[in-house]
Amino acid sequence: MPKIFMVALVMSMFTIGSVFAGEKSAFSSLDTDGDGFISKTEAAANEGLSSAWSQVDADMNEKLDESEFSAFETKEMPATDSPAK
Ligand SMILES: [Ca+2]
Repeated sequence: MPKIFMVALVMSMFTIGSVFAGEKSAFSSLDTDGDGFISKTEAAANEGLSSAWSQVDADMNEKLDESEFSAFETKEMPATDSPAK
């Protein structure tokens, strides 16, 4: 296999990896102690998340896992077809 092809393949994999890392950054930037959960204290850094806390913390264990946080993100950042004008 030509070496240049391998280089291109590795570089494209790296780019895809970066895209996924970018999608996770909102969660990991709020998870300041890196324990894999966003605590209420950590959520205080984000006004929208903090004010929606009681809805976002679905199981009311005082911390958010990634699935709870991504549900919040989906709700707070809906698709472009907004009915409001
Ligand atoms: Ca945390």
